Amino acid sequence: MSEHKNDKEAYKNEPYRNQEFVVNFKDPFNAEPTPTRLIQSYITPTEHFYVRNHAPVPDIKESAYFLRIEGLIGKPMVLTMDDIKSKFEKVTIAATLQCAGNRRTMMSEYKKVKGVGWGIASLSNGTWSGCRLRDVLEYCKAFSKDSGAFHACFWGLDFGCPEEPDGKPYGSSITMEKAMDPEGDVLLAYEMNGETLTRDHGYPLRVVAPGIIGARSVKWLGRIIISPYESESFFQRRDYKIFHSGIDWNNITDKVWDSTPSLQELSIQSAICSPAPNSTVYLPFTIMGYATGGGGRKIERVDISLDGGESWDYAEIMTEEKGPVNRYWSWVFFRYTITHLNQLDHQKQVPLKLMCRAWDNASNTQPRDVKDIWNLRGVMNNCYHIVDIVVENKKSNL
Ligand SMILES: Nc1nc2c(c(=O)[nH]1)N[C@H]1C(S)=C(S)[C@@H](COP(=O)(O)O)O[C@H]1N2
Ligand SMILES: [Mo]
Repeated sequence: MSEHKNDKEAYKNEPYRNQEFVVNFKDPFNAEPTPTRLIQSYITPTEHFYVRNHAPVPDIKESAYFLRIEGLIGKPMVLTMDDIKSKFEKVTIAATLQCAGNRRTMMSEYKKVKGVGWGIASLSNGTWSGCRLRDVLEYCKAFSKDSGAFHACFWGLDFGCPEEPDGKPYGSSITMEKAMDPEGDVLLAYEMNGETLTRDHGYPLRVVAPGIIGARSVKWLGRIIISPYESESFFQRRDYKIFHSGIDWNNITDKVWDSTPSLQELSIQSAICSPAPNSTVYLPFTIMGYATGGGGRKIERVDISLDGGESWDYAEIMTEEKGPVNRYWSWVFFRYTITHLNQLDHQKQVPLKLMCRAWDNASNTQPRDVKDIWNLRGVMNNCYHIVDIVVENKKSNL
């Protein structure tokens, strides 16, 4: 278990994947759908749902599977899948998962960052069925915060992450506040989009922690430890943190790493999925994309600019998620149609700099420039999304 499994041999039992994926890294598998595919369906079909793995996909038999629950709890337990399905109420939620590395490639274009490159589609929206983490923790008599139970730490069953050389599997943690919040909707999910979880998405059981970065939704869940401390995993302590733009690999210290909080709630995000960058389009055409509020916050508004942010107009939000306040776990899609451009009365072609920015119910919006939020891990890039296009006059003899 302690050797690196990042050789070919370790990846010979990977599941089949659809050929349409944009593959950002092959082994471990990291892939996102094309932007046009992404906005074809409000609920992303499982075969197009982005995949972010850090190690070979484990091959788990449900009959041989069990989940250990230990740490600051009254009744340490080992649960089978049968226990999980029969002892706890089955609930279904819709939730978008987004990797904190979404839009990292663009951040890297400004100034190089380490990490797998991602376009604008390392997020997807799914329905998730399973039991509430909260119900399981209550059943195990998890201690309260007064007794020092501050974090729910999760360990996967995927060994061989190159980042964990001493053979630990992938791991991560969330706060007990989120874990136990009756409105936090953290699930131990065994179904995705109405079917048994697929291997790539964590079969047979995964955490789904909506509103927070995808990294905390641990797949192939093997162990839950209730602890006074955050997960000791590399992915909690030495990744998924955001520093100011002056911190780089030459000046970062252990003190900076240790004193910087690990990312939990997502920030507000939006991107234009169509038209494609550098494409030529004809009138009329429609700008389409997605927006998502972090932490369950509602998207109230999406603004569109055609002139690089000089002037703005309202986009139409097409999908109205009706959640109770601050349980808006799913993205929204937006659109904006352009039927006429004055400049095209006199010119054959007009270049446009399309931009979008979203606003949530706390009036948070996105930062304008990537340079203001650049950080060495390349996480949480949510600056205005820019798409340069050319609009051409079809009928023109100008
Ligand atoms: N066990 C395990 N869980 C994991 C990961 C992993 O590599 N191993 N990747 C995490 C990251 S960084 C993200 S963004 C999400 C991606 O979930 P998905 O592949 O189902 O889209 O899973 C998270 N859970
Ligand atoms: Mo991620």
